[in-house]
Amino acid sequence: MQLTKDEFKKKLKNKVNIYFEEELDEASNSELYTALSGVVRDGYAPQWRRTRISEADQGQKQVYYFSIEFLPGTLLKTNLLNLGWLDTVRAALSDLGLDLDKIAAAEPDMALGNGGLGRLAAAFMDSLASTGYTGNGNGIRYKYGLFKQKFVNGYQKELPNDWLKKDDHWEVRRESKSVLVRFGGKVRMVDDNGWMTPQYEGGDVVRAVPYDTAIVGYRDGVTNTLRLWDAEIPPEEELSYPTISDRRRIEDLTSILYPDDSNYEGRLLRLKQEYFFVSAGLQSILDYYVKKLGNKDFTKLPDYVAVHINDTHPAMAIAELMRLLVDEHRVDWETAWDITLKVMSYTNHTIMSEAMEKWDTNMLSQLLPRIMQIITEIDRRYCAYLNGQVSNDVIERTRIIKNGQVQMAHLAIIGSHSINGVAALHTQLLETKVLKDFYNLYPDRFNNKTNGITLRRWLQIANPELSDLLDQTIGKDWRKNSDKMLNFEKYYNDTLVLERINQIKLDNKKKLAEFIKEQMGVEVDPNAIFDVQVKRLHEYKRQTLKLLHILKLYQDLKAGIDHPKRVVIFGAKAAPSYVFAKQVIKVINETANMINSDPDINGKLKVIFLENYDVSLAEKIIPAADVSEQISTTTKEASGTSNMKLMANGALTVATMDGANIEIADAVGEDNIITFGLNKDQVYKYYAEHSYHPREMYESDPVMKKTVDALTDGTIPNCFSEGQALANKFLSDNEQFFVLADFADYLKAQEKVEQEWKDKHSWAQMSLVNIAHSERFDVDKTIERYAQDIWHLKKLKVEKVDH
Ligand code: 73E
Repeated sequence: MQLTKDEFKKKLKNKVNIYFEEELDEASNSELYTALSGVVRDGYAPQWRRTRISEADQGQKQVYYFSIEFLPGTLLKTNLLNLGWLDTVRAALSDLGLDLDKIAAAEPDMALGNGGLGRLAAAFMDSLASTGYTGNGNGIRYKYGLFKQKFVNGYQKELPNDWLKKDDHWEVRRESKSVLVRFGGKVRMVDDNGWMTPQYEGGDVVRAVPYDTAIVGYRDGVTNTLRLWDAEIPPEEELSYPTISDRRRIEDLTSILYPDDSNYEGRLLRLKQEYFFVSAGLQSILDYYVKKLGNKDFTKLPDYVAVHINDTHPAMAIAELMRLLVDEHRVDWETAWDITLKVMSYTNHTIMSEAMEKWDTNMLSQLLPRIMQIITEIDRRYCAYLNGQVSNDVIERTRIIKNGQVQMAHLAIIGSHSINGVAALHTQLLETKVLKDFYNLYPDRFNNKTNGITLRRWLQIANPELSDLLDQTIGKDWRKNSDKMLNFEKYYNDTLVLERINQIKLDNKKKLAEFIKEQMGVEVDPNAIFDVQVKRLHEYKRQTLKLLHILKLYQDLKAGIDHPKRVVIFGAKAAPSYVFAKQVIKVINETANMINSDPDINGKLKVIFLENYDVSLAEKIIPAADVSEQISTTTKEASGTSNMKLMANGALTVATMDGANIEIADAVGEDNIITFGLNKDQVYKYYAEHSYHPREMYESDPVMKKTVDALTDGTIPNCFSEGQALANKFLSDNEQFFVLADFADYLKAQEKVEQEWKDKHSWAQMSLVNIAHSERFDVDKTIERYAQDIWHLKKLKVEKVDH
């Protein structure tokens, strides 16, 4: 039964009365948000319970997605949409003179992730529930989410993101499901009736308490669980009056999310975090298997449980499952290894060497002595097994423990039955370059799973006008079955539809322009090209190349050479310790100030760097983009996902042939994307031959010279040293990302953008093709492939519950 407007109004009024002793017209937006989320929780509670009962009754296989990051953003509108309530609630609130968007704005983002990796994990949760599978998330309940970014004098400052300050309205603390996790101390193996059993001495025991959040499936009655663990003092120790510093030491474990994306520092606290959520998650899985499913035969575990390792951060799950099976449940090593291999699967998200996790063996031995013994034994058996079958060189290159370090990717690969990359090119590079030895050893374990995005969020929630246009043209089925979006191509020559596309884009741009005015006090013209680059700030993503393009446009305009009006919009956080990335932010901000206030430019070019890019800001920017900048150095961006979101919203992609851009090009055809830049062979040639000499390019290309010189010749005020740092980097033979090598070709690509912009009709046609073909990147399709090829799941049958 669907909810009616009147029923909803009654429920909301009731909540406001009970929670705040107020009437509806007295309540603030923040109070209304609290009340509304209470109504929504009541709405999904029966089906959440029902899903858990069905899981236990049907005993179907479940996947547990282990990820150190989950980045869901806000949940109110998603939950409303997925319950099938969004339109009713919006209309009912409007009857009451209230605005859903204003109320929803009171919800803080759940920003427990850095970027694409964490967002993908959240998208997978939504999709598993929406496609009818039982999928559980397992991660960390960080007290502080990813830092809030502020610009002070053009510099990035990081402020704490205390997202739990106002309480999270979605989580449920499940104290009865707490488990204990052990760190440090000494371990001795003793013979207990013929079974070598560990005896622990000293060390710390931490209590892991789960907080569960419901993940509501899209109108299918399934509601799964995202379980995040918090660290607390164990109850026994509470009795012995712990000092404040004892308490703090334990609570610090889950206090902060490491703010590095595609980078790794071997910090002890990070290692603790990794083991903490992995051990807690596996203990609760085995508890459920034994108690709820009544099973003691662990050889059947792979029929009920799949554990997925999202990058190497949870790779210790392999050793921890071995420990639990062998030490706690007395399964012999070979059987336990066979079970582990069948249960575990692993996704690699990057080939950048600086992101590869390697833990010092001494550090591991001290923090997790038993785990280190188990990893050593896995490594010993691996080498012994291969000895004589392959060359010693291959064994040395692929073993887990090398030069006093544990290679986490090697552990993940050796202990998993499936290893996947996140886009076709990325998987190909894993197989032929980065993990070539492993691919030769285990070709059957490797497979590709191109990433996907939650079209529900990026179209239905972020772009309701475009969603309505799809309904009016191709019918509503696309909302459940994205294949139908391809039918939108039938309107390729329909002038009315093309005009609607342009009008919707203009409306979205006007809204963003208002927001920019509010936030930054800068006026932008909604009729200009909105040129968008939103992603983490990283050298390989090359916000620097966009900066050089901006400087070139500025010089042209100053010299009287005309260009169509353009607003360049950036959103990007830099890791706090990433000095160069922060210098780039400073230079972009100073460039923006200079250009935005230059009377000669007179608004022909504006540069807007919006603070604090997060999921909520993305929802404002992406529907308003005309151009999507996907300009990473080829081979470096494993997949990218903002490329997919922007395409779905009708932006034209300017792209290197990197990551999923290649698949976007394949989907839309070469007339509907603008590509440029070095190809992968040229990139590898530079590396192999050390033949990159950017200074020669700079000396022989006057346009390039003039543009780069703007960084150092005082053109841009207040950032002399930062500008110098950028220029020095660009001109160095050691510059790994080939910014200048792609500069000339990038300018040509941007000239093409200007040409295309002149014809609004054909621009809308390109937009239409991009929207239609974004169906290929629907995360539900990605999840179906994981479910079939890797996890071997069946769909859950859940009776729909009346609300
Ligand atoms: O290309 C993206 C990819 O789309 C990749 O850089 C990103 O993962 C996305 C989803 O597959 C990624 N993040 C990290 N590694 N790859 C990472 C590494 C360490 C810490 C945090 C994030």
